[in-house]
Amino acid sequence: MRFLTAGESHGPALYTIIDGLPAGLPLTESDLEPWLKRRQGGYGRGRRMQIETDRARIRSGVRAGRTTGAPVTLVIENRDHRNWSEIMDPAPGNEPRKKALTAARPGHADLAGGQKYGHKDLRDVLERASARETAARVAVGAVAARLLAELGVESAAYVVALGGVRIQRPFRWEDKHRVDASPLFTPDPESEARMIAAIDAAKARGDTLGGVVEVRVRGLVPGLGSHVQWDRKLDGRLAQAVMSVPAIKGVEIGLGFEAAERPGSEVHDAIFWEEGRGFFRRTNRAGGLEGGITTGEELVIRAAMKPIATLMRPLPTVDVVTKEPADAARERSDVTAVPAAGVVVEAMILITLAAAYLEKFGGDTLEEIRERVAAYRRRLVEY
Ligand code: EPS
Repeated sequence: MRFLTAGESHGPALYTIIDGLPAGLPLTESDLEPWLKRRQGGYGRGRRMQIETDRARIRSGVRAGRTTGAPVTLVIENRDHRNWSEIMDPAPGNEPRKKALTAARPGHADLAGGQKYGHKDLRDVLERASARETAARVAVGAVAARLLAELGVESAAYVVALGGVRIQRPFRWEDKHRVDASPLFTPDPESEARMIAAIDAAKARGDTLGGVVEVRVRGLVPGLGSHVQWDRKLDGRLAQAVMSVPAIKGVEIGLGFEAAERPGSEVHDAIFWEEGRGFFRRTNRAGGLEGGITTGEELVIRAAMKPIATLMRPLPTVDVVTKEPADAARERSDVTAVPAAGVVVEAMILITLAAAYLEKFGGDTLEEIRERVAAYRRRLVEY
């Protein structure tokens, strides 16, 4: 299974084509809606989210509510495009364009992308570097979630730190619905109140905030990924997928960096066996992966997001045309998008896991895959 996205932040739409899905997967536009809605949420978002109401339209690969095995095309309209149609017009003319951006924002892709592609209007970088693109990825993630749900796999994403405030109460699966309904998608209402105060204070200062999100996935079979080759190790593939999310600067699996500080006896998970259950661990400090292969325990992945680069009280920079010192460009901005990033990270993890399932179990139809997963699970109990 593979996919690409296309589309600019203020262009007509975002597009994605997902290739390699099995036939027979139940899929409707309403399966995608809650995911897109969740990505738009979270306290601290800016005015753009009041303009957009993301809906993914299915444009190919699905008939009568089921995938056919053909590529699935999804399209998400940018409502804001109507305010930008002249600026984003692909036809020549109207040069220089309005809203040209020449004061590169520190921390954004503006300068590096401008140098690389030779753009002096950094909007040619910004439009594609914008995290708007993640809406398309979340739509793909929703499809992956639909496939994984058929195989008994479930996931949750939540904020564990924001603006330096850490949650004091850990996530429990029973809290999942409450977490999704809470303003910052956290399992700890008390810490959440302090995070909201931090967001309000940052907003008043014209500043932005980062944080840490955690994703858990349960119901996975042991044996996804492989130890035999570097690019088949699932931990490496998951880390790449997570690091590709805009503004993510660090990834941890299980204990993560804390494992480096503990002795081995307090890091590795002892192995047990029971009749009818097979092999299992009572602890999960490995976060569900050993040797680049899933262990069957819960997958636990954290991602660190830096604060958004567009500051309302901008940092000093240089104008790429005049070379004069300048204040960084100031577009409207979110104060924080950590809750939304959790949804995007979850989507990227599920896409990677869906691809790993399809690699291990193959199958042109959902039914074939289901049968193969069930047969493999039976074999594991006898192993
Ligand atoms: C973004 C800047 C803002 C955000 C945008 C990401 O957009 P605008 O420039 O239109 O104000 O709202 O995020 C989204 C549009 C979204 O859907 O998440 C940026 O520069 O990365």
